[in-house]
Amino acid sequence: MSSNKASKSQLSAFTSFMTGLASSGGDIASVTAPPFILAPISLVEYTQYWAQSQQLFLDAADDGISGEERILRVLRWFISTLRGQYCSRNESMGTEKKPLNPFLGELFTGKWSVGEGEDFSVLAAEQVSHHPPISAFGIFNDNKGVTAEGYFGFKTSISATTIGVKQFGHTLLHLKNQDVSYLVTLPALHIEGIIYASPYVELEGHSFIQSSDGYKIDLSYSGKGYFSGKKNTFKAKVMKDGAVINTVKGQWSGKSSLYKGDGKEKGDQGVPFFDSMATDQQKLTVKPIEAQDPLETQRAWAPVREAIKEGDYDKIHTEKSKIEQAQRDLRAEEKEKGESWQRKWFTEAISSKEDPTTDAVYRGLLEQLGEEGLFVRDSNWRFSRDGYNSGNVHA
Ligand code: CLR
Repeated sequence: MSSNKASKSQLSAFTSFMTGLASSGGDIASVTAPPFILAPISLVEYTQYWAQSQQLFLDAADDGISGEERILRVLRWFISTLRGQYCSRNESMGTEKKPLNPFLGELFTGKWSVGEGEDFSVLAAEQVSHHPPISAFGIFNDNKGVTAEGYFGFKTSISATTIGVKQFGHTLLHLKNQDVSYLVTLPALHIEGIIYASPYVELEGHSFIQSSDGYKIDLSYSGKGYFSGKKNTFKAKVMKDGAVINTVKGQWSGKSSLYKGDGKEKGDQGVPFFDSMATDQQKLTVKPIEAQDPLETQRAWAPVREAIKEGDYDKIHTEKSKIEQAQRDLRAEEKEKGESWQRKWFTEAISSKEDPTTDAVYRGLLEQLGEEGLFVRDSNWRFSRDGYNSGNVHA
């Protein structure tokens, strides 16, 4: 099947999947899905979408630019990540699909070459929780002094015509040479196209970016049939000291423009801000599967991924069961020994004010963000550079 039009049998298989989902109370991992809605990609791999445009990821770290210019560059980078995050399965496979549910300790690592030789960025991602699924990641470029670290998890709610998804977690961008940080929160979304069995993601509600040098961005999202009538619409209000200094409007998967102030000034036509289709995306380089660690996602799931590509339902089931059984055995073994699984590249910091392990930067930004940021969970998965260097599977 190459188009995104579903056949009759797919429609009915999809409908019964949705019915199963509804009666499970939205526990997506527990419902068996027909092969054609399975993606041969694990959720831990979705972390790479944060830096597919290396140029925009590193752009805010230039010297000699104002705080105002910098926050706009951070915004451009953030907008540039959305098409990968939310449209790439549709673009490569025709529809949104159900990703592989990563096992605890599943790893994903690789690098992007930026310039010659030592000029590259590294991604280290790990599944830090299985139930609920939480993936954490660190992306760093030592040459430019840029680090992004974060984690994500989600909660779903099901109705007959849509799946609602609320994300928890955040991304923290740190620019070492400028000594500024940006806390980025994650938008809510829902799945459209369910009744045609051709699901796709639409973003909704608000997300925020709070900088340590006093800027704040309030992003709002809407889709087809709302005020603009276009899919993937967003509006970003860039604020300083409570005043809106710039507004960016457009489609995050397409074009957007920058306006002065609140964007309502008469005659302000805006200037082009970002064009997703005209932006280069660099592919992350990962080791060939044979050279990967057994915990690395592409190696661990290789037989399942193959079975999904072949559409072989029995093989998918057999191979998946092997992984699940091995995980159950591991947990049983740990329980017997009174041990618990050691995360390789991340540590959990509980962000209560009394806790000395609290990350001050994260906590400070969260406080500036105020009430709106509170859905960002209390615990915080922090990337441990030392852990990565010593246990580096990406030589
Ligand atoms: C994961 C974190 C990424 C952004 C993102 C994009 C799409 C989301 C995904 C997250 C979580 C899993 C998700 C997916 C869309 C569909 C899929 C909610 C939040 C569910 C599990 C599958 C539903 C099955 C239908 C497609 C039939 O940064």
